[in-house]
Amino acid sequence: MAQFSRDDVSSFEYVEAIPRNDRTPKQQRMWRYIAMAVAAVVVIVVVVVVAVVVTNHKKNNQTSSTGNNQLVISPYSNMQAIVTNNDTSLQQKERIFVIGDVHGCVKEFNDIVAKLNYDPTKDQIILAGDLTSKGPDSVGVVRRAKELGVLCVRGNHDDKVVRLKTFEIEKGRNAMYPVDATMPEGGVPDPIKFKNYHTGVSFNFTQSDYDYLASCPVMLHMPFLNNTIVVHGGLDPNIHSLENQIPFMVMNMRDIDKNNVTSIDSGVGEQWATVWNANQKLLNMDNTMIYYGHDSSRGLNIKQTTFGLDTGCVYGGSLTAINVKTHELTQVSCQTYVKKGSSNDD
Ligand SMILES: *[C@@H]1O[C@H](CO)[C@@H](O)[C@H](O)[C@H]1NC(C)=O
Ligand SMILES: *[C@@H]1O[C@H](CO)[C@@H](O)[C@H](O)[C@H]1NC(C)=O
Ligand SMILES: *[C@@H]1O[C@H](CO)[C@@H](O)[C@H](O)[C@H]1NC(C)=O
Ligand SMILES: *[C@@H]1O[C@H](CO)[C@@H](O)[C@H](O)[C@H]1NC(C)=O
Ligand SMILES: [Mn+2]
Repeated sequence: MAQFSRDDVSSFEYVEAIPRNDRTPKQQRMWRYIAMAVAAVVVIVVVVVVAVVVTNHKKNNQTSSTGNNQLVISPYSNMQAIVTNNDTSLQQKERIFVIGDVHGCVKEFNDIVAKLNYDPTKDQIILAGDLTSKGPDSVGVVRRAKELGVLCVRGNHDDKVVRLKTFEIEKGRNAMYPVDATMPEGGVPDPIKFKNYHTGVSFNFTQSDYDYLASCPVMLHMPFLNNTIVVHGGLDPNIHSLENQIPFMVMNMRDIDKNNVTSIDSGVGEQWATVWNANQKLLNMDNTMIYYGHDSSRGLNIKQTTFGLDTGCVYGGSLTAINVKTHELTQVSCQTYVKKGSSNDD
């Protein structure tokens, strides 16, 4: 038997014989403090590492030019990201107009239709998003647009109306409780509560109103017009194809921040359109013209290849139409329906 095996009773006794408390109380306290300090440092390091990873992850989600880390799209969005319209019937239209944010101002929409002498058999209107919300008659604008065969893109407010209506159609109004709960959409960048201004708008929609609004794509691309593109917010100049653009950002962006990240805010860097015009070739489409709305603070904003058309009708500004072949502008003035809040509220 080995001398120091576990069965060696003498060594067992020897171990038992070592006094347990061979440190003074002072030393014990010191060791306890050291242990606590080490634990605290470990916790701080872990928290910092997690925070950095989460921040980077969020940043990557917003800047990804690979399309792999897109922001979450609501399961209720019923969204078409891109529609390419090269239809012969559209190509044959004499005049094609893009109009900025109407926001429920049906009277002014009718005024501009009249001022343009708009003839749906010869002309085409395209609405640059945010047909709905804020103004007096969102449903009225949607019905009139449909009646006139108007094409459209989806604005950030339209998107919320569509998501709420999809939820209502799928689950019923009784499922939209408790009213202060957030609609379960799986971590979208702009969560909405059931009790929300847009819910009132969506409750007024019939199925056919909804079908029309939901059919407005995030990006409308017209190859026959030098690849003209209509969007509500803008396009990320650092993403070199339409397919990889991030729908939430296309509906919401205003600036490119100092880290080259698209932002929904204004005044955190350069306007996306400024960067876009300096980097036109990035999309690899010569002569591309981009028409958009969403930025009433900047107002009418015409640059070499980008046309900002939100002239704040609902805030008592004007409604603007541009003829995409001649770039001729037509405007009507608007009543003041709501006061403008922050510059991020369009
Ligand atoms: C819904 O429709 C009613 C009746 O036309 C109207 O009074 C109300 O303002 C509408 N609600 C919204 C939020 O548009
Ligand atoms: C669009 O139509 C034009 C003229 O009809 C044609 O030359 C062009 O190839 C079409 N482009 C696409 C992408 O279909
Ligand atoms: C930001 O993007 C532009 C192109 O849009 C590029 O020229 C520039 O080098 C980028 N800057 C940084 C800091 O990545
Ligand atoms: C398309 O590009 C050509 C060549 O630059 C230009 O002459 C024409 O006006 C453009 N058309 C539109 C609708 O932008
Ligand atoms: Mn908007």
